[in-house]
Amino acid sequence: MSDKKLKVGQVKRSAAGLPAIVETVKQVVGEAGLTRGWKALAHLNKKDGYDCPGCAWPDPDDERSALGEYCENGAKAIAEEATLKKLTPEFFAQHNVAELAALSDYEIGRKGRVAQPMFLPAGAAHYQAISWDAAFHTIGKALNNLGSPDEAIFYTSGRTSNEAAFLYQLFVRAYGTNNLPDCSNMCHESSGVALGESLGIGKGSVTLEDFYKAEVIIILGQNPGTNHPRMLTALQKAKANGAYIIAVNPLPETGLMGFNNPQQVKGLLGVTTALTDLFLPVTINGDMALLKAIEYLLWQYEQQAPGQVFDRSFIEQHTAGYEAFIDDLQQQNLDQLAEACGISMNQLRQVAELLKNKTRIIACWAMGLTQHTNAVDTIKEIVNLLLLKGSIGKPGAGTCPVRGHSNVQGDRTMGIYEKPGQPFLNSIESNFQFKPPQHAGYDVVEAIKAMHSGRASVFIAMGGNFLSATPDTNYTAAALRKCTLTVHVSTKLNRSHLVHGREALILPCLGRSDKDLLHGEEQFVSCENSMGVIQLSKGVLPPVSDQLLSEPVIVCRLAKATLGNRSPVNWDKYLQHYDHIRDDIERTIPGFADYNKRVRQPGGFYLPNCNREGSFNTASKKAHFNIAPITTIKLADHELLMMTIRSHDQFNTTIYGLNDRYRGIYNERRVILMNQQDMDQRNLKQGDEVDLCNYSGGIERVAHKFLVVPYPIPVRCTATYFPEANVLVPVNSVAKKSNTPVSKAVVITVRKT
Ligand SMILES: Nc1nc2c(c(=O)[nH]1)N[C@H]1C(S)=C(S)[C@@H](COP(=O)(O)OP(=O)(O)OC[C@H]3O[C@@H](n4cnc5c(=O)[nH]c(N)nc54)[C@H](O)[C@@H]3O)O[C@H]1N2
Ligand SMILES: Nc1nc2c(c(=O)[nH]1)N[C@H]1C(S)=C(S)[C@@H](COP(=O)(O)OP(=O)(O)OC[C@H]3O[C@@H](n4cnc5c(=O)[nH]c(N)nc54)[C@H](O)[C@@H]3O)O[C@H]1N2
Ligand SMILES: [Mo]
Repeated sequence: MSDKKLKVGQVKRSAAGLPAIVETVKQVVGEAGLTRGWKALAHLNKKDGYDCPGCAWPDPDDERSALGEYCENGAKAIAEEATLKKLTPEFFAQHNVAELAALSDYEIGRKGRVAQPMFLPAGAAHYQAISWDAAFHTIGKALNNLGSPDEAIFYTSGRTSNEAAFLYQLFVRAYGTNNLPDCSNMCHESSGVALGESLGIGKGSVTLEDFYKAEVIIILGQNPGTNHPRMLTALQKAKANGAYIIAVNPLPETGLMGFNNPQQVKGLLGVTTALTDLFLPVTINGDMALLKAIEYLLWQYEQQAPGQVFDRSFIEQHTAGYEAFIDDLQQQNLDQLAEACGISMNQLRQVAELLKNKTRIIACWAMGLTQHTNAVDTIKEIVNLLLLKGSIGKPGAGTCPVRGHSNVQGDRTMGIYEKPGQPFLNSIESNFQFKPPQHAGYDVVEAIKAMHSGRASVFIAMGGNFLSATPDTNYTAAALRKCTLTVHVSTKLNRSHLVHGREALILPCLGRSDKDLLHGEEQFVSCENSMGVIQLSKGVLPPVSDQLLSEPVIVCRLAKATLGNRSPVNWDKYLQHYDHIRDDIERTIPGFADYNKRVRQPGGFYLPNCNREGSFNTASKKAHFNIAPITTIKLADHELLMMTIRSHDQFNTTIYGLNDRYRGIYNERRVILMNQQDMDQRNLKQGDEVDLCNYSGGIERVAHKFLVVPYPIPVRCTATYFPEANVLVPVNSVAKKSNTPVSKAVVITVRKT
């Protein structure tokens, strides 16, 4: 807990504005100094600059704001990376691992950039400096000593560039495994599965332009004011063009309610655009029932005016399963649906009334939908609604799963996937003359279990913070500790370096904002944003240490050290210039024709997207209606449902500060947001200290010392912050089909201490 006392204020009514600018300047200049900080900000998200290492929201195709094409939280991400503080061997000599592990995530992050490769020998208390050659030799030896390549795990976090990701999967497959779990397994995997099965492509269909043409935008389970702040600018523009915005969320999130655009003078002066027209305070996991209720009401209207409400010709031409879907829908009970989602009949009717005559509808969603047991079915229910309205594959309409990490979508396109498709594997085989392993590898949850049971013993991570990001922290910690070697390619120190295998390595790499020189020539990499645009990203800042290597170079040298003469791939070629990597991506992956040329065009290029072009790449070439029951989570009287969410002062496990400004919570992250009624029942008042417990599978999991905060959240629903509450998320609680940990519906009891 922090030294300062928890302070609880008002929930803010509008996001951004002047406080956001003040915060931006404070963070960047504080960490990087004035000149370096200014340079970093000036090139952020510019067409010739570098891609923000924050979220994956797209940049405008046309003009970019002269005031800066970034947000407060992008600036915080830059401050974090551009910091001049660095961790030298002296630092590690002064602080042993146990001492560092006792710090909070916030304190660990403040320490600075890792400045040279560090090695923790078996049994040692301190990390010590190691040369790059010796580090690669150590890993190569460990990998080559395994009984089977499937005993090694290669994790990826979503910041890794296309170039690094392509080489990484190529190396891992040449080594002999598909064990390529990634952060996507915990993030939008459910979206990928649902969209792939229903629509034939696991990505969203809309572009920014579609936002400006939409009649209705529905935002479910997403907090854009904090996690995708530049989306507010798009919503503001959509609204000016007449769009109606519906927000579906247990919390009245500030950014959804109002927005003072800091890039417009009016916004700076505090003139607020009210964004949401209709706020639906759904109960946790009530979305499926809500969507079905809306569909039911629309179907009633459709019966009164056949062909006026549903897009019959679209349905006939492009979809399969409509009759069966309607049969099932007819059998629903509207009152039960309303009760299951916690939304009044009045509001449900308002939504149906509004949607009835609209045809250009966009649905956006994020973690509030994907991290549930029935996530795949809920997302397919969104698709059902859009299909009824013919709202896919036309301007101003479509699917918009809003991605998290800046290149998480690109990493998947590059083949970071534990279940690669046959066409991809065949393409690797024909382009690189080796047969990649054909059987599926481990995803995140399977990887944790494999390490826990001893089926895997070497863990390598390209970025990320596996320990803190994954569920069931104590179980995962035990899994990592059983490894013979854990390796992290990282920019900053994090908890995964401190909960380690018998031996451990930290390999320090360049970040997005760092200048990347190869043989004296500046290199750039590329990323794919949430809407399938490939853009170049070129760092501008002098690296804090001359010991840092880029991720592509690290992969090449690791591959050489591991595969030696048996390598089917010429890694030295890639070490000459990254253009060679892009040439091989172009040969291997569809959609990248003229990659080197088109990526150099200002603004980059769009990848093909069958839905956007009006077709569906399923086996039947049709879009599929899906039938699934609503499932209600049964709670015993004393139990509550908990969602784990992000504060305004963090990027995933990187904690920028201890405040959650928009929600009015200050100086403390170990808090539980509760409805006043649930507090009264338990005789709790604001600031009381409680332990949170989960007993799934007969195991007691406890998150100690959380402070109670009364909050406008539906009864029986609670919220805590990720990653502090991950200790409560059972490793066996996963979404059907996508195997994503259920981080938004954890059954808990609250115990007063
Ligand atoms: N500044 C900043 N930006 C980020 C990140 C960050 O940590 N900080 N993380 C990045 C990453 S990797 C990702 S994936 C995205 C995450 O972006 P979000 O998905 O917006 O992140 P969460 O905080 O997990 O928010 C989930 C939202 O869903 C709501 N919710 C929870 N359960 C339910 C439910 O059952 N139904 C409905 N309808 N709503 C629900 C919560 O109240 C919350 O508003 O952001 C990315 N951008
Ligand atoms: N309970 C709960 N758990 C969750 C979630 C939740 O909502 N609730 N959300 C899930 C989601 S959506 C996600 S995406 C995952 C996130 O899981 P991860 O992606 O594994 O976690 P991050 O916190 O984003 O990783 C931060 C670390 O990445 C390293 N890093 C930063 N920049 C770079 C770089 O350029 N290169 C390299 N090599 N390393 C870099 C730094 O060392 C930093 O400490 O967490 C998941 N876990
Ligand atoms: Mo994510």
